[in-house]
Amino acid sequence: MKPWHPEHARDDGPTDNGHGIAVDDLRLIRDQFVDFMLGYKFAIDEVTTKINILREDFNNTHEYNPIEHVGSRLKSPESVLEKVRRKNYAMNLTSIRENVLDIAGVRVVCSFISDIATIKQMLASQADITVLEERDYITHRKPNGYQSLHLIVSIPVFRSDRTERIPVEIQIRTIAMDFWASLEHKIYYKYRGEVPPNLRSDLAQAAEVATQLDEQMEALHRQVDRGPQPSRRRADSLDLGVLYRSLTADHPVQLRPGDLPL
Ligand code: 0O2
Repeated sequence: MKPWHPEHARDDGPTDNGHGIAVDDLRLIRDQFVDFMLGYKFAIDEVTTKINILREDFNNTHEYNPIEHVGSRLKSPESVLEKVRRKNYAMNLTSIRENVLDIAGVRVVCSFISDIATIKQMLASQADITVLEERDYITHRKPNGYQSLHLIVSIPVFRSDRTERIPVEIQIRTIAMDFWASLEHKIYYKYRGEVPPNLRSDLAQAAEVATQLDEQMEALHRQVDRGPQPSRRRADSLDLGVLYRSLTADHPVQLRPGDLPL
């Protein structure tokens, strides 16, 4: 199958759809694009699984969960093509793969500022993850007040007939940063990018308040961490029943009497 490129479109033949592209070529373009986008969906699945594993493992090992919630989005084909046009990138799949690095997006929202570095480190140190780019909008807050750590990583996706390395944008931020960003996003779209000056300055002030809240919460968290620790339940009487039920909670297994001595 030839890779998709507008030059491959023909303007001849009885199947011409009136726009100079044969219907068969349009079908080929559509199928190749769907297959291309599927790779990004799989990449989101892979990264989300990695984060969920980290969350559960960290919680088990440190009795603390740094991840509040995880979200993801696949850019719509329309906004991928709009970005290609706006940025003047070549309109072919190789160019889109190389240039549009936020088709797959995963957002990790955590409790404290220090969790951001922890999560970044846990992801970046995985052997199959390559960090391509880092944008630190926390150290260098955007002029409108936006704060978040953005990592562009690439991960292998094992398809049925090949392995692809797919870029994924991972945004890591605190609850306060996320709250601010989602409100700003709504305001930005409501005013179609032309946010009135009074709202802009209120937003900048709110970002400042969010930073102060994050710093206070971090300080409180440190104090609590330094304080007396609740004694951990001794693991000398391992309750296999509890262990088994917690491991199979998401994947119930039908057991027959006598299968396991629980
Ligand atoms: P959505 O709705 O998430 O799809 P680039 O062209 O890639 O070099 P870009 O895309 O501006 O530059 O990259 P950047 O700055 O890293 O931003 C990528 C994403 O971060 C955006 O994606 C937003 O999700 C988020 N973001 C960046 N700046 C802001 C901001 O000022 N306010 C809010 N609320 N979010 C921001 P999309 O594709 O624009 O949007």
